[in-house]
Amino acid sequence: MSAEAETQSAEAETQVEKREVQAEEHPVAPFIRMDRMPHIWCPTCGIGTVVKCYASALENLKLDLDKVAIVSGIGCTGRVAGYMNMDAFHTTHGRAVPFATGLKLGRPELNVTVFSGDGDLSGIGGNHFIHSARRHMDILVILVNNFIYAMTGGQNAPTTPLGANSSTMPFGNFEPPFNLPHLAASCGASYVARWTCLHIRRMTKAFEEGLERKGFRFIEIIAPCSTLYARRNRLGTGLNLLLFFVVFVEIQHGVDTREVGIAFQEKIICGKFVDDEEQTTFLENMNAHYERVLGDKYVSMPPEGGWIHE
Ligand SMILES: Cc1ncc(C[n+]2csc(CCOP(=O)(O)OP(=O)(O)O)c2C)c(N)n1
Ligand code: SF4
Ligand SMILES: [Mg+2]
Repeated sequence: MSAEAETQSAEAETQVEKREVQAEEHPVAPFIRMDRMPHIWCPTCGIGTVVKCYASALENLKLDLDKVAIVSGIGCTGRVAGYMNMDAFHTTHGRAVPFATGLKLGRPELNVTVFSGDGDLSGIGGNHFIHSARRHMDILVILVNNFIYAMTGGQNAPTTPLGANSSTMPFGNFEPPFNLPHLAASCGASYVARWTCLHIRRMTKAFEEGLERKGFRFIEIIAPCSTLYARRNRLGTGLNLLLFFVVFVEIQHGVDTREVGIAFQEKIICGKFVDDEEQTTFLENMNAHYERVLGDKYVSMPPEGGWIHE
């Protein structure tokens, strides 16, 4: 083993030992900026559950946190980046995907996760979302879908089900919502899954797979917004929504994503819909293309040895 490799392996061991000590305080403590607690989320909000599952996935994979980066936009879900104890970027509304794209292309050795809300990623950021999937950008996108723009007062989102009430559609929504797994799959995502906050183990496993696959990986998590969506639609608390998931979720792996649209208070189809391990990424495609066209004149991205020489 080279001296550099030995140093890296010693550092990784120290990191794991440090995590074990912090985990005695709380299992997710090593992954959270505990000095930022308490968080802003309401009681029975689903976002914390998603964070816990993401932390568990990082723990289970024993990833080197110096090689993981997380990017969020703005919203209740957008707060996630600020709470994670790794290189984390809380960017502007709708711009998490282009920010993550720049990060990934500048530092290809990083495992980059975008973690944001339905409004942020599929509303104002929708154009970036579809083009990132089309280009096979090598990022994991975790979208927390609470069917509403929560942080700003419960306005209609591109995901609000037909008939659901929001502050801008007080007589019920009449705009057909996005079927997000289908949007991602039809644009070229290599991995597409949907789970709810009820599915702790399945969600964690999906995050593990998402972190390990390459290309544009998309995971939608249906999460209760107890304060705005549930209250406005008289659905009870977040706990009542979890009970709803118990009865109304159907797991259908591999189903045609055209079939997984969500109607108000009707069945929610969950599962792993796409898993294409063979798909090549933006950087692989670009390198292969220019090597073919330019031959020896082409210096691949990143150049041999990487961009950063430590
Ligand atoms: C350019 C811009 N437009 C609008 C806003 C206001 N804004 C902040 S968060 C948000 C909605 C976020 O909704 P979502 O992504 O679903 O997150 P949630 O709060 O539901 O988790 C909006 C419209 C903003 N911050 N910046
Ligand atoms: S407003 Fe809704 S999404 Fe935001 S923290 Fe409260 S429950 Fe969660
Ligand atoms: Mg939302």
